[in-house]
Amino acid sequence: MRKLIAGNWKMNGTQEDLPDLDTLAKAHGDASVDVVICGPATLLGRMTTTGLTIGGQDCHPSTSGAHTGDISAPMIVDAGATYVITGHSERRTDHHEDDALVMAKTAAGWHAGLHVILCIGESEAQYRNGETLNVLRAQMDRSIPDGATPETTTIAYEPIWAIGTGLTPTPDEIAAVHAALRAYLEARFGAAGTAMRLLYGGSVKASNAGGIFLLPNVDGALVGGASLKAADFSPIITAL
Ligand code: G2H
Repeated sequence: MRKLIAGNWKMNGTQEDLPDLDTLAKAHGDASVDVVICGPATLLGRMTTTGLTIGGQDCHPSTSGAHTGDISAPMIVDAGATYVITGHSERRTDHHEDDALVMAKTAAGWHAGLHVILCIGESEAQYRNGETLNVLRAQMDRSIPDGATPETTTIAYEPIWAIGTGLTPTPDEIAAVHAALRAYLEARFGAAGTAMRLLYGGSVKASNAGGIFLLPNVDGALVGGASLKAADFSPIITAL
């Protein structure tokens, strides 16, 4: 699998931002890595006109029905997107999503033909108590459906305490966690686990991306704040 840089715009972005996205597309249309922008639902269709690969940020486990305000995986496909994020810690916190729901959403994404970026991560208290690896293994047990492959699934490790805070784990900490995640994926999925992409996410920016991308078992990044402007995101793509 090619390495992957995914931008997560979160609840940001209006039509005014599309020219800047065009600039990004022109600069990286021939990138040797996969570049994906996960935008707000309101912009997905327009974003696909840039030629970039586009993703949603969440999907409902059902295909349609009486779920006011929700977006289904087939609707994301209908908008022209090919990726979706599931299990982001902001969804888990803001919308009380648990691992079982994340698993159902991931399966729904697969069923619709979307590539799923499934997020896991520990809280600051869990990190300080030395519970990181146990928390992450439990999240993967309960949220990654059986049958995950590199073609359908990317795992993003995002320590919650590093999201939007400017804090990042040390390179040694990231490398140790990613090694443990790889061991888990290989034990559970065999060769598919070896090839499945593992992203790091949490305050990735141009100044720290190069160092993070040198680490073993880091196959790219999920980038929030620094993905909103082409001038900030471009150097991160180039660093991979
Ligand atoms: C983590 C990340 C993107 P940021 O949520 O998913 O956001 O880069 O702003 O920490």
